[in-house]
Amino acid sequence: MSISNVEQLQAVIHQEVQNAPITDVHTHLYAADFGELLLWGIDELVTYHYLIAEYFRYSTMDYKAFFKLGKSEQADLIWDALFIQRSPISEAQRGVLTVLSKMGLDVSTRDLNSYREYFASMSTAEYIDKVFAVSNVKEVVMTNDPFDDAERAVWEKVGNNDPRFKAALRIDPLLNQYELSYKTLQEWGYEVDKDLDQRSIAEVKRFLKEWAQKMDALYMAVSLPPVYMVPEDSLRSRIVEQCVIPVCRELDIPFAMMIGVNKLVNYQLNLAGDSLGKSNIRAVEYLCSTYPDNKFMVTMLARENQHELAVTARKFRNLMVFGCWWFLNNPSLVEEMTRMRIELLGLSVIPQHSDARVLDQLVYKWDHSRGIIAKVLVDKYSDALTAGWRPTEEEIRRDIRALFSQNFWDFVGK
Ligand code: FIX
Ligand code: ZN
Repeated sequence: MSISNVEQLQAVIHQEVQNAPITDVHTHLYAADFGELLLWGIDELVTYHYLIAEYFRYSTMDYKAFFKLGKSEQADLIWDALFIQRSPISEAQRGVLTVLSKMGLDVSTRDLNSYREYFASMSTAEYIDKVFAVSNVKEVVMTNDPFDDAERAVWEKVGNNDPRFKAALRIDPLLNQYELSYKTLQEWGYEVDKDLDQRSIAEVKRFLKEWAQKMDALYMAVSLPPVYMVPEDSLRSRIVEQCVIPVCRELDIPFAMMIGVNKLVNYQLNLAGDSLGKSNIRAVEYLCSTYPDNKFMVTMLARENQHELAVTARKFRNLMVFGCWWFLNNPSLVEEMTRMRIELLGLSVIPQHSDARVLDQLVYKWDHSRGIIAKVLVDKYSDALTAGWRPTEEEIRRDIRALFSQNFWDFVGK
């Protein structure tokens, strides 16, 4: 059926955005086989590192003393400071309320212990099913780090058996701390040395290929500092060009670069202590241009990098821009970035990922993002309608499912 007026358009777009099953291309979630690595439930939600950072906006408590507390004690402190003593209106605070509400709990009671009873009544497997159903997420891509001892043990003994959870090989220690990680590779039987000679290059490639195949990784990923540059006279640059690029090409999987994180500017905050910086788009330009047969997924952390990243994607078809990452995943910036990306890239983008660390966050991160993306799409399709274009419901469904899932699978080539 062709759509001829804005009221129809709004109804169809909001319906299709809500109904679109999502492929969440970057999360820190794990299938149930990974045991304690999968975080879920109200205490994990309330102690999310975004909320810890916001808690310390008010608390003068000693950082070490806080982190020595158990999760529920930390949650009690955060709940009181951010939800009782003050109204929960930041995006991360709002997210907790959205989860509770979508799970059918009475948010107005503010009774943390009653919420705890609800979560305690479910098994991990039951709750995974519930969250995927409520959030309408079809599948998530994990962040899988072989240098994490607990995670490596699962891959070596059990592996991933839940098709809703896909793997991505995360290689930060290799690229950002080779001077340390090469010793670990030696312990695992890879003949590498600190100077990265030709033998080491071959062995690092063997490591990457073996682990990407063991995980059936959809892509290789790394987070990178604002100073990241390729080419440059550095071990990281050499590993990227001489190891990562060739293995990604051989396996025909994308290399995902998440650029702009300044690690631990306040080390006492642990995960909450990372910040950001403006990065150099030249590195992205160089790699996309020099390796046209490789595929690159890129997200950047600084708001100031977003326009140039979108323009760069106009230049290189082997570049897929994805997500409103971390400090950008706030309604005002998601709207700004999505508008700019649709205006520059049309439908050839992956507008969002959740970066969920706690399973429940799929519910709020996607509920919030769906609403914003739908709002932008209504404006953009309305502009076409005004010019006389008459889209059909099926075409709008096709376009929206591309944004939320198919663009990723087409780019990955699976
Ligand atoms: O490097 C990353 O994958 C980042 O997303 C995380 O390190 C960060 O802590 C996060 O979860 C942001 O949302
Ligand atoms: Zn992440």
